[in-house]
Parts: sequence; structure tokens; C-alpha cells
Amino acid sequence: MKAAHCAYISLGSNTDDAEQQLDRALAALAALPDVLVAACSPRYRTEPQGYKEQPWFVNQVAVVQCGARWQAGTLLQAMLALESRMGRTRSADPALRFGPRCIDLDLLLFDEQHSTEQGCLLPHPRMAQRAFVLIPLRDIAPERIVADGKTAAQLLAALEYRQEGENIWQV
Ligand code: PH2
Ligand code: MG
Ligand code: MG
Repeated sequence: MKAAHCAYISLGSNTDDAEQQLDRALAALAALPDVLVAACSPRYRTEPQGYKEQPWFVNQVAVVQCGARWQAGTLLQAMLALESRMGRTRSADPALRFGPRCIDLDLLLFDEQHSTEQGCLLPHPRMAQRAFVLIPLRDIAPERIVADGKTAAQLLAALEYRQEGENIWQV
């Protein structure tokens, strides 16, 4: 496969078998045609951000190379289809919408693209505020400009969070 595009994907799960869910999601991403999972960050245990009444998450970031047949929109559609296949359901009830999920795949970056298209915003609009995204991103892409002309480390410097080994706290 000739790599035409490079995407960064955030993975998260907070069910009992979160580690296995991330394993399954990575295998399913790698099984997409002309998609190579080039690198994965370490996994972190992270305090739920936003809606608090739920278990801690396991979060990770993967770098994916894809062939010319892929675009940001088609990759995102494939990620959402994969979430559904893995049993993710969506609800209008906020307690459920932001509550526990077996798998969440978010497209963080697709090449250097900026997109304001509803449903496919790039870079991912909330990543600059999320230590659970920026810490694993810094691990695998320390030099990459992520948002606002800044690297993940520079964005992290503006956030309040605490990290001890694989544990990340952020309110
Ligand atoms: N995902 C959210 C909301 N809050 N908190 C953590 N720690 N990890 C997540 O993946 C996460 C979250 C919405 O997708
Ligand atoms: Mg998410
Ligand atoms: Mg999502």
C-alpha cells in the first residue's frame, strides 16, 4: 500500500473489558483496505472528563497511514461503522450520550487539513483541552503541530491536569 494520507485517531473505552475493546478496534482499523496502523501510543487510565458519574477510561492514540482511496470523511464514516459493529449505541439522553461507551473513535487530524464541515471538524475541536488526548499524542508525535500552531506539549502546558505514570486526572 502506498501511503497517501496520515491520520491520528483517539481511542477510548470505559467498560470492564476496555483493554480488549481497544485491541479489537485497532485490529478492525488495520483490517480496513489500504489502511496501516503505523504506531500506537501507550495506554492511559484517565478520569472521565465532563460527565463524571462513570468509570475511568482507557485512552490511546494511533497513527494510521491510508491509501489514496481514503479521505477524512470516508475514514470517519468507516470509524463510525466500526463503533456500531462493536456495539456502540447512541442516545439523546445526555446521561447516556456522554456516559459509558464500549468504544469511541475520534478523528483528531487528517494530514494538515482544516475542515469546518459539520460532523467532520478538523483538527478535532476539543482535543486541545483534553489531556487524555494530548499526552498520548505527545508520546507518538512530539514534533507535530497539532492545533493553533502548537505541539501537544505546548497545548498541555496551558491545561490543568495531573499525571502519575499511566494515570491522568483532569476535571
Ligand atoms: N470521552 C468523552 C468525554 N470524556 N473522558 C475521558 N477520560 N476519556 C474519554 O475518552 C472521554 C472523556 C467524549 O467522547
Ligand atoms: Mg470522544
Ligand atoms: Mg466520538
